[in-house]
Amino acid sequence: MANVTVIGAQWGDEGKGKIVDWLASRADAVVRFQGGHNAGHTLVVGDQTYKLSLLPSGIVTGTLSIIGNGVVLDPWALKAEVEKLSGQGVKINPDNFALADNCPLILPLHRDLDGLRESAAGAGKIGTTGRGIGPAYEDKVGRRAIRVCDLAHLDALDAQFDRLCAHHDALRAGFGQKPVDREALLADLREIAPFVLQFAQPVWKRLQTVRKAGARILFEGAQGVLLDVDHGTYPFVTSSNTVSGTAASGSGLGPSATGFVLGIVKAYTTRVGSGPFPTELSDEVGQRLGERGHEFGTVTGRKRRCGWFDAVLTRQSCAISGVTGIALTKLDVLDGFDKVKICTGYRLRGKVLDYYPAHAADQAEVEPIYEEMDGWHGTTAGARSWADLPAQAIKYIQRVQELIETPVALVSTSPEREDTILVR
Ligand code: 2SA
Ligand code: MG
Repeated sequence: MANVTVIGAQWGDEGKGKIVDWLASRADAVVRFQGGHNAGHTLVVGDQTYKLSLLPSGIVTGTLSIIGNGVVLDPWALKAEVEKLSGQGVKINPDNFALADNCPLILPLHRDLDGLRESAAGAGKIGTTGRGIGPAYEDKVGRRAIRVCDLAHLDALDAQFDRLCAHHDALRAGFGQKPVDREALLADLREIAPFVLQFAQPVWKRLQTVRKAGARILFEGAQGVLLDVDHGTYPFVTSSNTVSGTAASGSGLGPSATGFVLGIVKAYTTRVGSGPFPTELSDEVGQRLGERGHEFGTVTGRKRRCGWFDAVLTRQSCAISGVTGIALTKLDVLDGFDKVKICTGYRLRGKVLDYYPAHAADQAEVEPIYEEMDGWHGTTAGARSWADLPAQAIKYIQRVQELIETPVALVSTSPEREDTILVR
């Protein structure tokens, strides 16, 4: 196996966790390169279920797991997740887990601001996970962030800390909130510092070393391309770049290291949070997809919106992210439907479009053009070879592949690691 970069090709929750876990058992290092503890990756191994928000999925298999500089790190969330997994018997130590020393921190003031803004926005809210992700990335780009390496130098942090707090005091005042309690924040940072620092290092260097030694590196994306801050359904996006290219900048390895780009694609579409969703179904079909697919947010427990497969959006995501091949997931959720539909184009004010336009109003207004196919009555759940699939399910996979102009490399037929079909 060469290096692989795994990204979500829709709005997240495509089932990346399982695929990454499956690939992690064949990799020497797993790297997260963007997002934070807003991700929700569910891994089912035997009778154990692991829910990860921040740690790379490789941690469960004991594979070297790395959080790159492109991630925003909540130190308390890290500690809580390490403790939770340790309680499930997962071993986490500086040998198998490394954290980029230049990773910006998510602080309680970021979570406060995320919440204050969302509450004030009413119906116009983004529907964030409330984890402070957006505000933390703002401070990184605004050159005010406190980073992991700063935890070793808290006594010399004055100017940067002042700049950060002054910025937040002004924003908080706008919401009628008290200024940041600087003493309390510094005390909390001092307390958490040793825990975080035991894992901190220049991970670009560690990655360089493992790469030179011939290690196979797996880059684990979070969320999905349609939530990318540049290419997604702006402003209803997350605050990081979720495309495959971020694997390079968010880890400190060059673009040549990203290898095979595996786009994870769910056989239908879901979205959690606000924003446009052309194929959304608010009828009993949408209801059925949600129930059969257990479509609830891993982090927040929010109900996900559901709809038919959108080949236009997925083709666009695969192109933008340079996807080499896809892993098609949750096909079994479509088992038993008499008819299934695929969106193959949009109608916008009398015009037919073969792409998703950038403007928010256009995105909200497009109407999907559907192609209808016969469904299948056998079950695809648990299939481990092509021969186990009903003929009509194979036709569906082939049609998806054709429409998104990207080959299917894997089909995942249940949350279980081994229920995976490798396509040649
Ligand atoms: P944020 O918190 O600033 O990143 O939210 C901005 C938008 O990004 C969406 N977002 C997600 N969408 C799907 N899955 C995500 N992870 C969790 C999961 C989400 C959960 O796997 O289920 O548990 O609710 C994720 N993270 C961010 C978010 O809904 C906003 O639309
Ligand atoms: Mg998820």
